[in-house]
Formats: sequence, C-alpha cells, structure tokens
Amino acid sequence: MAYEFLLYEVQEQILTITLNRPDCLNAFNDEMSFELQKALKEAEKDPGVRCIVLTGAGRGFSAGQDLRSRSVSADNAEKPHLGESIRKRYSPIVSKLRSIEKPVIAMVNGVAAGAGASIAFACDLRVAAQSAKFIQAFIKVGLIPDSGACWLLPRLMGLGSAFEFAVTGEPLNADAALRAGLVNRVAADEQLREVTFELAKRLAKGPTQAIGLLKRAMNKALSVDFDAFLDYEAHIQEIAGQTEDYREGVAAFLEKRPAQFQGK
Ligand code: LHQ
Repeated sequence: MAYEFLLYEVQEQILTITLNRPDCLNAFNDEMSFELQKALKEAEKDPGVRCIVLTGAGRGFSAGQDLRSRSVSADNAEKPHLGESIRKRYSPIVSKLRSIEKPVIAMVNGVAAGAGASIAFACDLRVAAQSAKFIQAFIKVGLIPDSGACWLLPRLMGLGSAFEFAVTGEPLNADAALRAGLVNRVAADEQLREVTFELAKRLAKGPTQAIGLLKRAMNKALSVDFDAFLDYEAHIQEIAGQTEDYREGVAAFLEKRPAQFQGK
C-alpha cells in the first residue's frame, strides 16, 4: 500500500513508520492521520512485523494537529467541531497503538507537541534524542490535552506532575522527561537510531504473542480490581501457554541454549 505522508519500511521484522511532513514538523493533516490509521492496521495483520518504530522525518517528531488545516479552523463563521475531528482522526490512532499486540517504540527524534506528544505517549516505549522535547501545547491554543493524554499522562508520571505539565504548556526536555517517567531511554542525537534499533531488534526476536498478551494484561490492569485482574491473568496465561514460543522457551532453558522465538 502506498502512502503520501508516511514512509513504511520493514526490515528484519521491524516496521519503521516515519511521519513525513518535515516542513511543518510533521504536523497532522487529515490525510496523514488517516494514513497512520491504515498503516497500523496493515502492521497488525502482517505476521512479518514483530516490532514497530514510529518516528518523524527531519528535525521534529510531530507538532500535533496542523493548525492551518481547514477542518479545525477557528476562523470560520461556523464554530469547528473538534469532537468529531478527534473521534475520526486521533482516537483510532491512539486506540490502535494501545491495542495492537506488537511492541511499539516511539523514536522521538525532536519536538513532540500536542497530539504529536500524545501519540508518543500512547506507544509502549519511548526512546528520546537528547535534543527532543515534549510540549502539551493544547492549553496555549485554548484546548485540553487530547488523543488520550489526560488518561495516559497521570498514569505515566502521576497526577500532580501531569496536571502541571498540561496546565503550563511548558516544554519538558529529554532528561526531565526521563526523570518524570515519560521516556524510557535518552540517547545522544547521533546515536538515537542505534539505541532504538538495538531495543527494537531484541523485541522483534521476542515471543511476539506473549508480548502482545502482556500488553493486553497491562491494559486490563489499569481498569479492574486486583481479584478481577488475577482471574483475567489466568485466562491470558492459559493462551500464552498454548503458543509454540512457550514450548520453545522451556526447551531452550532445559537444553541450556538461547531460545529461538518465532512469534507463534
Ligand atoms: C506547524 C505546526 C502546526 C502547522 C509547527 N501546524 N504548522 C486535535 C484535533 C482538533 C483540533 C485541534 O487540535 C488537536 C490536537 C492538537 O495537536 S492541538 C496542538 C497543536 N499543536 C501546537 O499547538 C504546536 C504548534 N507549534 C509550536 O508550538 C512550535 O512549532 C513548536 C514548539 C512545536 C516548535 O517550535 P520551533 O522549533 O520554533 O519551530 P517553528 O515554530 O518555527 O515551526 C517550524 C515550521 O513548522 C513553521 O513553519 P514555517 O513555514 O513558518 O517555517 C511552523 O509554522 C510549522 N508548524 N507546528 N501544529
């Protein structure tokens, strides 16, 4: 499938999706948001994709909504319908990032603002370049953090820090984001790709189904009580125990050799 505003490249079972509107720091127009939805669906179906890296072309990760786009313009006589815009464009993206049963790494190469930051927060892991920064820019244009940020941020960094981050709209640099628990690793700019792909390769060689089930279990854990979760966990482990990778993992342990997981 051809994309106009994304690059979609698979190598060594790692899919790299690059947001590709560098002139405006990869701000989302309608087409790019629909293309990202499609790309994630394509990745979900492809057994040859066992890890996804999401990044941006040029000096930014993404500046969020393209504020020049007519569909969100605040200049028209008629007031814009942002609820509808979010439901159609961003919610399906962040929902899929949370539910897709493959690990997703945001390789944050530069500024991530507004919905661009929210999309990075919806990924499973974030590796940030030293020069990257995160901005919850919404408040500066009179909006609330969207694309799941009000749900994700308190869980990632705690309620008080999340509120401060959102209400001030002040940027967090990569080191501050690491301290706040918003990113997993910070790499020197010139080593970002290497550090990210070292992690991606490891994940792509992992027991993909178990990683997907782990993601499902942790998503569930955010919304149920402990005993209900234990019941759910037993159900999920039952599924994991049926995989070929479980059989391989145990055999490799007993034979004292590294496991060769196939993602099956
Ligand atoms: C942009 C943008 C941009 C267009 C930089 N749009 N061109 C959801 C649904 C419905 C409605 C509304 O919102 C949402 C969710 C959201 O995402 S709301 C939040 C939208 N994003 C922002 O408010 C961020 C706006 N951008 C900025 O504050 C700055 O550009 C940041 C801090 C990201 C980067 O600053 P600089 O590094 O100084 O770069 P710059 O400002 O010079 O930008 C470079 C170019 O990119 C520039 O174009 P130009 O033609 O002048 O070179 C900007 O106009 C363009 N650009 N963000 N969101």
